[in-house]
Amino acid sequence: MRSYQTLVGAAKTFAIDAAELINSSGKRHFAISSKSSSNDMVTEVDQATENYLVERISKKFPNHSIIAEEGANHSGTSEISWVIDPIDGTTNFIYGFPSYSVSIGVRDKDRPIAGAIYNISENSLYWAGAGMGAYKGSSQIRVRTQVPVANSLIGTGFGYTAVRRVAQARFLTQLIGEVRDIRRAGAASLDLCYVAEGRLDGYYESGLWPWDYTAASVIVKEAGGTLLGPKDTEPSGELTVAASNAQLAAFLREKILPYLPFPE
Ligand code: LIP
Repeated sequence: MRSYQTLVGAAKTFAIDAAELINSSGKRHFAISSKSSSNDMVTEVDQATENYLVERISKKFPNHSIIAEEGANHSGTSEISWVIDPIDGTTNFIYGFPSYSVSIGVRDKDRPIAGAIYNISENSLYWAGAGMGAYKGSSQIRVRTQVPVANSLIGTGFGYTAVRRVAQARFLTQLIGEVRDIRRAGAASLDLCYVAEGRLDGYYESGLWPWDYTAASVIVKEAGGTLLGPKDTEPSGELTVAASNAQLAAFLREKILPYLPFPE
């Protein structure tokens, strides 16, 4: 197994430093604009944080590729790529709702091999490297022990257009009676970390981007969790499922597949 210690260490440092930048920016007025719809917002802090991270990564790893939510797309000569969400949970950041993160993932070819996610509201760092285990700060984390579907606490999220949200809510009415309860915290990277540390039993969402799930996919796997996509074990924009165990993950995927793709 190739050692990814250097990449994990760098991702952790970048996440901690980016969180400090966001915290210092969050106490002043900042410009807000919208992207795919009026509900899909982005702030100048998102952009400034992304620019900061691109500069740091490019300086330390000039041959690596970088893709990020707010548009950065650098092609390198190395097989290593960085996948960044400068603020995951931007709406929560704008409202001051305590669930937003900076998410930094690293892939070797197309395989996620390192992740660092700073939970800014809780001032805590989730991190993992392939074969290294998953941690919150210095404490190792593991998924919750298996519970029956009817006793499972499930996280999810919704898209940005009304037609999509109504369709997703319609599916939710078919699920909510079969599980303990639902949580919608507003940042996929943190929802996935919550599965890894046992705050949730499972999570599903359709409509994510690689920067939402790449870092967290390493953390979930290294914490002993199960990850699924629409056809295999690879999360995708169509469907990302994570759970403490394979049975719950399979239940969530089989339940939602007939409803996909949700309308845009
Ligand atoms: C968010 C995701 C969340 C989803 C939100 C939003 P963003 O990412 O992390 O799971 O439900 O609609 O897409 O846009 O805040 O980086």
